[in-house]
Amino acid sequence: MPLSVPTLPEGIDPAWLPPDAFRPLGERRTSIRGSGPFVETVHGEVAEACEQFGGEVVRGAGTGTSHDLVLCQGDDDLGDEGFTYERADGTTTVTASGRRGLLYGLFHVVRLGEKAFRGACPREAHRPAVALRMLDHWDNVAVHPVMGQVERGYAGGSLFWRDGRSRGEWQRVRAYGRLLAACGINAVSVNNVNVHETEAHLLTDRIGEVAGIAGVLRPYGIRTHLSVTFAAPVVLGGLPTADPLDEAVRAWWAEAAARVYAAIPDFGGFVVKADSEGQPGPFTYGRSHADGANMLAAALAPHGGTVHWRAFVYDHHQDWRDRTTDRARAAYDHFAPLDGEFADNAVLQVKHGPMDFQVREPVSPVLGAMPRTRLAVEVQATQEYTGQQRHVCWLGPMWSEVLRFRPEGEGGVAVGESARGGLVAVSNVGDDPFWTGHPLAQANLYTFGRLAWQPVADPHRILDEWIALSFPSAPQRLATGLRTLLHGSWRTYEKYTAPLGVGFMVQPGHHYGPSVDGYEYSPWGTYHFADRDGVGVDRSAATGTGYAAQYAKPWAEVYESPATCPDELLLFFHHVPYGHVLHSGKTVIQHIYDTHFEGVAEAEEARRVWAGLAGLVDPARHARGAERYEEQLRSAREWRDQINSYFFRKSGVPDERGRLIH
Ligand code: BDP
Repeated sequence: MPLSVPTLPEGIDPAWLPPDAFRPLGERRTSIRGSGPFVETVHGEVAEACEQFGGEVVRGAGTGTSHDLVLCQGDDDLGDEGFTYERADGTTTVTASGRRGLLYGLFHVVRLGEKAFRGACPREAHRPAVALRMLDHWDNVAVHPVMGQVERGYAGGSLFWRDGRSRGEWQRVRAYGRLLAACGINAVSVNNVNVHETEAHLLTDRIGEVAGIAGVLRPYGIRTHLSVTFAAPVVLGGLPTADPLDEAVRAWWAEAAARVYAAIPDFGGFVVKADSEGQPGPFTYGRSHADGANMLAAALAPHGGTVHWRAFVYDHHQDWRDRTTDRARAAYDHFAPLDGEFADNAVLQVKHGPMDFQVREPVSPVLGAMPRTRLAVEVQATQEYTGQQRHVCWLGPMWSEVLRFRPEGEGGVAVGESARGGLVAVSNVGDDPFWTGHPLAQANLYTFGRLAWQPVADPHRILDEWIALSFPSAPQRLATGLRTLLHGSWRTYEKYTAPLGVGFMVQPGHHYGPSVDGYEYSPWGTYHFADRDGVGVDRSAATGTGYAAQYAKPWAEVYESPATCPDELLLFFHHVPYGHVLHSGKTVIQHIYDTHFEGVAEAEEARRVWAGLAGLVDPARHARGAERYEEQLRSAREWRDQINSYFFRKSGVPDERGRLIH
């Protein structure tokens, strides 16, 4: 039985799978050969397209007629998800080597559109460079008094949970799985890394609810994961301890894992935030994080599961007057010494930067320091610090820079190649009709999936792909407009917010909008140290926190001195006088003034471009974007005015162009 394509509830945006994107496929004759659950999913997709557009699909070779497209299973050596693609003698052939390959091959054909059926194409092999391409949902099952239903969610409520229970809106969840498969994502974690009491029970008595979600995502090749609390043996099991070396604790976890697998045979594994921001962890028992992770790894191993242990561990009760502690150092200090101690099925999940998803950070030194550990890189699709999906900030170029970064310098391996544990993004999706709040924020999710499949891919090509898929009959003017809007939006956002890598300067708590000193005298470890003479954090080895020395030699040297440190990271690594001259030739203070004026001008221009696309974009989508651009501009001006006034008053240095007055 072909599995039917999920029908979207009324008013829900089809994102990058609008029916029209299937027209080239649906108008043709397709033969599907092979068997198994993913073949049924693929068959359902093709059958639906043919029904709409008049083509036909047969199982097996059929008789007589030739086919425009053959989707079959073969025995190439391209792993479970790989496929080959070729076109010869008027037939396009996709051959999957494993079970899931056909799914990705089908969406490859959809992406190519008409091109898939023209001319000839020699055989190409496709396979993901990264095995695990995952989204972590920070969804609470019950509404959290401060964080709401979705922590750091800017797209409405959770797709999975509402008011303490599973929503059971399976059509939408399936449609979500389909979108994810179409951009290459194959794993999802369904609840927040901060595991509160209600959520803790998902592991045990409420595993059935997780199984429900897993069952709906499965046909699209997605494995379900769960965030668990390290204290589960105490909170759920009634044991006196959660010590990872205690036999009773280990037995409890082994049993818990066995029960999870009884309910969800292809369960992916656990995600764990331990000893971080108030979450329990092995430190309580004087054990290391390798002890903690390995205990869970042992419980999961018999079933083929993986533990995703997060490296986001730091002291959030710092004394801000003590400059010798540096939060940027924490992940490396905690984890680098443990390299080689983690079990094979333990993945250490590392935020891409050392702090916390700021608009500009250096690449985390942990990513170059643990060659004997399976590392996953974690990025944030949800735009906590990058405009909360009210601002357009396409993060493709930022992620691509991270993935192309070579911790050992020229000639070394890139982060995207060495991340054996996978790529993970914090999801930006909710029950919003546009999935992501701002309709253009869909581009971040799509780009993440495609970059995870191929980390060295050019993000701008991925952006073009997203545009072509999401707006299949777009006139050139629309495609150009969308490209203009998204292409440089990260730089624009950077220009009007915290300058030169210094970070934060956001409103504490919700993290939206400027608050120049909001975190300056708080215990969170996120300071800019601006005074009348200068600004920035001295993280050099010679006179600062020593963070720069956590990198391998080439980068440690580059970052050590303001003379070689790249401009955009200068204030992350150095405290410099306002008159310090950047490589660009400008002083730091003039750079701050200029970029803030430019950033707002660019936001004004973006609003104008979007307004000009009315009539080319579906009205509801356009209206939503227009409303968001108003807010982006208001907020950008607020940022500009606060940042510029602040530095003008602190430094007393006039703007060369006379735009600032006392
Ligand atoms: C921070 C968020 C917080 C998350 C934390 C994390 O502000 O809500 O719980 O990251 O990654 O960025 O665990």
